[in-house]
Amino acid sequence: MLLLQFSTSHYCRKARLALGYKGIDYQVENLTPGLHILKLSPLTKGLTTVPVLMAADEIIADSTAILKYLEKVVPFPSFVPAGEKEKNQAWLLEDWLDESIGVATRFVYYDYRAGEGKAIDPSLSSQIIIKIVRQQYKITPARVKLAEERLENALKILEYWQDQPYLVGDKLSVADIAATALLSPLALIPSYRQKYPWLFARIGEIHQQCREKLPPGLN
Ligand SMILES: N[C@@H](CCC(=O)N[C@@H](CS)C(=O)NCC(=O)O)C(=O)O
Repeated sequence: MLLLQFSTSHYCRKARLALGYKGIDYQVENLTPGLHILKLSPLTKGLTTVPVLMAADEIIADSTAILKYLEKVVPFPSFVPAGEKEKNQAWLLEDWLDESIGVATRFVYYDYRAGEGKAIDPSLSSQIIIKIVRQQYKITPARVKLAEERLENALKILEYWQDQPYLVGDKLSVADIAATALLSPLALIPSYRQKYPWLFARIGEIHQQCREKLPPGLN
């Protein structure tokens, strides 16, 4: 399998965690932001986001669709709970993390990288990319504040990760994979590290379980 990705994208990290958990051998192709559209559009009938997985029989765009495909073609080890209620809970959390929390993380992360966190990579090329991303996603101070509030609420809901290793049931599920990937950019932000040490402990453990390299800030 070939994963088309941006190396720094948290949605691509989600796909890599899933591939790693299943123990699947795969290659990655790092696309250049901007030029990625030329490669993706013809393959995905108009979708322009990464990750995209090229498998022998299918091309799968969107990280959630990739997780569903992997569960279908490599059922063991499973990352979908067996019971109906837990299965629905896990997919509900996965969808919320994907559609709402991953977006909030992006806002807070790029705002940090353009301000207090500029020293992480003050190079002109990095700052230009950050500026383009902020324009593309319309990252304004008001929207960053809303994103911070959304993350604070989310971390209250995810707090039960403090006392138990998995969000749903007693095995790793798509909810843990989504939360791990989509919150991992916060590892570079000191205020989150100080306030939520349990979050980064879980993020580290799940990376190990999925045989994926730790994200920046935890490595
Ligand atoms: N819901 C999508 C979101 C993917 C996404 O937003 N990917 C970003 C990178 S983090 C992207 O490809 N952006 C480029 C674009 O929008 O053209 C998924 O889960 O795959």
